[in-house]
Amino acid sequence: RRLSSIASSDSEFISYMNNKAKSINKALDNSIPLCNNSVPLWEPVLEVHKAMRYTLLSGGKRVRPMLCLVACELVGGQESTAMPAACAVEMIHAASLILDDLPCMDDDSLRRGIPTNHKVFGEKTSILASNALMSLAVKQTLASTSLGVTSERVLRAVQEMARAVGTEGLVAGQAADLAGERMSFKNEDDELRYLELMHVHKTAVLVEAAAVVGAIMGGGSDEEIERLKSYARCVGLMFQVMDDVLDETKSSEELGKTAGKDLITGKLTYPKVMGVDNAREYAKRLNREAQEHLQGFDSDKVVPLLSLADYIVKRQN
Ligand code: GRG
Repeated sequence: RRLSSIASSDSEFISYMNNKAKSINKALDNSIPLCNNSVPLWEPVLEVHKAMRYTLLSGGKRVRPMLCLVACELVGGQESTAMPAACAVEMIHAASLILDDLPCMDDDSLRRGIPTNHKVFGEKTSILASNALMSLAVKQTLASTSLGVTSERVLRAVQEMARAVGTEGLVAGQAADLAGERMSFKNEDDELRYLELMHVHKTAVLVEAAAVVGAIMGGGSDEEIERLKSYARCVGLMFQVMDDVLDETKSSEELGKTAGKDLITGKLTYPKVMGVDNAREYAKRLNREAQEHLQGFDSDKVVPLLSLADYIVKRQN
């Protein structure tokens, strides 16, 4: 039986995702308080906490923490064991979004339909909030030892997260993105290779870390962790291909033109390099590849991961 034929129905999956998102949002909300035992926080700290909460709780899709929780359950762990690590991955993601939107980076004034962090809190507080989110991510994950996870596994999880942030992950991807805008390529193949490498670092490595960390927390074997990692790499890349496609088609509609915002700004995107139709085909191929990496797991338990990949390829926002 082909794995894809057993993906759960859309509505079943959406309510499954909504339930997961609800528990993730609750845990995230609890992780950054505005007062301590009913005593308000020291004013300067309160402002940073507000800025941290602003981006962390402003309605992201929660794809990374969901992947983390599902990976934990797939290898036989409890959702609650991976919750602090799942929240940590979302904190890293939020920290990177705050930096990405700053005037010295992408200079964006809107994210998720509301003003960006620095537009509300100012650049200085945003930078502090981003750093504080990173440090909270590490602190939270380390505290997983209190949930019965061995210190060896917790350290491994922190190592994965550190790798996903630095020059093997987000930072490398962002640096490549910044440099790419000034770059000229000999041919389309070179351009595509650069684009792929940039997105592997900018997006796929953190998605990969989310799954790996979930499997580590859930007590997965090295082989299970590796299989989930390969699945997540395909999903992460596919996520970015679809992001580019959506960006392209959305901005074309908004502008009433054939070229999207990224085409106009000269930013490197999949639709720009290979065309929208080929980019969609590429995303579908990555989805098939992702599914193949799940062969060998219990067929009932992989359903959420198959559906998550399907959701990403079909998503509209
Ligand atoms: C030191 C944390 C840190 C980062 C430094 C700024 C930077 C390097 C990296 C930025 C990386 C970045 C913004 C990648 C974009 C990845 C991406 C696809 C974002 C959109 O993700 P979604 O669609 O967003 O999951 P939501 O809003 O649903 O959470």
